[in-house]
Amino acid sequence: MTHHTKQQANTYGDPTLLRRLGWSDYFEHQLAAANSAQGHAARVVSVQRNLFLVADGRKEWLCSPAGRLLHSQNGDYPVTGDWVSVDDTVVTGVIPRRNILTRGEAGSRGNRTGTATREQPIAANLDTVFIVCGLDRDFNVRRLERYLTLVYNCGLSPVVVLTKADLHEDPEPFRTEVEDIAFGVTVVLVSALDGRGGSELALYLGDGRTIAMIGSSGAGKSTLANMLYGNDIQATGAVSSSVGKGRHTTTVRELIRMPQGGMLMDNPGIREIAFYGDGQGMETAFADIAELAKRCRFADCSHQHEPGCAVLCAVKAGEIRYERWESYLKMRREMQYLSERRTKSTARIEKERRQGIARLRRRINEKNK
Ligand SMILES: Nc1nc2c(ncn2[C@@H]2O[C@H](COP(=O)(O)OP(=O)(O)OP(=O)(O)O)[C@@H](O)[C@H]2O)c(=O)[nH]1
Ligand SMILES: [Mg+2]
Ligand SMILES: [Zn+2]
Repeated sequence: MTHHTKQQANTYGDPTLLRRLGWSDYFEHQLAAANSAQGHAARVVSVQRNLFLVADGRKEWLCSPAGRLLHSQNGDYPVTGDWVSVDDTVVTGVIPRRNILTRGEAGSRGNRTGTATREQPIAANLDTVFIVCGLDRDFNVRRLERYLTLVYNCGLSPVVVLTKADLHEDPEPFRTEVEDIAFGVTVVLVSALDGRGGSELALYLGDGRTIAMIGSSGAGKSTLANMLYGNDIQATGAVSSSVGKGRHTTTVRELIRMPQGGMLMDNPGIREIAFYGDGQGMETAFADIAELAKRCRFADCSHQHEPGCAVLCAVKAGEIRYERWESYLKMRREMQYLSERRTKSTARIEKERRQGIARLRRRINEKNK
């Protein structure tokens, strides 16, 4: 009788090397459960059209997808960050994901509510998402609220990274401002000029871990990747002085294997933060409002005009900023649209929306009389 069990457990690859690329017990279990440990386990570090650049800790190589995956309808087409099984240069399957960061596809806004109609995956299997925001003209608390909702919608944990702290003698008030709208979220001030914040952020790296960075173009994502890496591996580009925006220097999503262990994903700048699905992320992103809402007189209170509304009361008292309340209502309308889209035809939603706008107009006209 022969005992292969020990060797068989590892036929998919070298766990120590894979861990440096973010592999963890979770994937080990998924693989064991699927009982399909044929071929190699590798990680998709970048996707170019229908080609995948995969890594196994020893080497990186290009693979194409098995025909089965090309025609798959159930969302198991590999994305950056996926762990896949590879047979030579063919990706034969995707190991079940822990999570996936997705958003509505830019430019696919198929209707006047501005809601995206197609989903765009950013990355799979993340431990942390760095929401990167520059302390220059990029700084915008309302935008940060949208990023937080996006990340929470996907069930992921965010860290807000405020870059270019060197532009201010005292950047602390920015941190406080963000902490006021992002409950329990770590907010880190960083500067590529003096390196501050670097060691704090490096704590999120390490074997078995993966971080993705998202933010506007010019926010300083690639600069931060270089700072954490300790070398200029990513190209960076100056922000236009006239419009204060970046020039979309980074054009590919890419996982970078970090010297601390783990992977850091640099991303192209996001132009518009479109949601795709309502993952209930607002409950977390607007935890203050959600908490107050429990005390509204009506269970179905819309927090817009009802008597006994605890949210409106807090807005009036200045406990919730007016802009935050507005931002909340706007985002909630988007989320309602997204969940309704699943059950109603677009035409019907549009009709109701137009009727709603007409009603609102009449109300405003009456008020202005
Ligand atoms: N003063 C200062 N400038 C910074 C800092 N971080 C980044 N910058 C500058 O901001 C500009 C944009 O930086 P990038 O790292 O290219 O920005 P990005 O987010 O990768 O932009 P895209 O690739 O276009 O999405 C560059 O000119 C950087 O030198 C910082 O900490 N301090
Ligand atoms: Mg970049
Ligand atoms: Zn209310």
